[in-house]
Amino acid sequence: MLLPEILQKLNQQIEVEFYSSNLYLQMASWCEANNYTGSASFLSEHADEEMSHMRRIFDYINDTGGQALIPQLEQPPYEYDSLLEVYEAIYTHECYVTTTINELVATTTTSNDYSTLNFLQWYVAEQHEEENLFMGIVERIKMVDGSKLGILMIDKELSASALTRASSLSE
Ligand code: OFO
Repeated sequence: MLLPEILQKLNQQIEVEFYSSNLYLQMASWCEANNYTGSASFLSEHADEEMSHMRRIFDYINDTGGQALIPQLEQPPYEYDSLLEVYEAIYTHECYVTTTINELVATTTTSNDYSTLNFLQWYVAEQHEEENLFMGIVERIKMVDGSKLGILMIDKELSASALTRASSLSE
């Protein structure tokens, strides 16, 4: 049985993960419209990943005697000046998501809810991986210093990475 405070915070996290999915799908749409087709595939696949993160929490709540709630979501931004701006915004967003996971973990600790604490360990590791992933992409884009060819090469690499991540998820 979940404590009311934990249930409320888990439902808030559903909203965060849902929004992340919509944010990345919207960014994928911007990338497609601006001919960054590699990033469009990569971010579309990442939007699916975020939706699976949402579903994990949704199922955990319902399996633990609570009621998962579908949130009302705000519209994500849809205009960007550059591919660098897109990935910088993702990195900033992922750092924010990490703070929400950390707050949840802290609440489970003070509430002695070790089951939810154990459940959240997967998210702690995932956030570490995602911050690292997007920080790396931002750094690589900065390294090419505005070169269109360099940016297109990074975009192409991200397309290959999307295929690898999608196949590892389906295994
Ligand atoms: Fe849900 O993994 Fe990042 O945001």
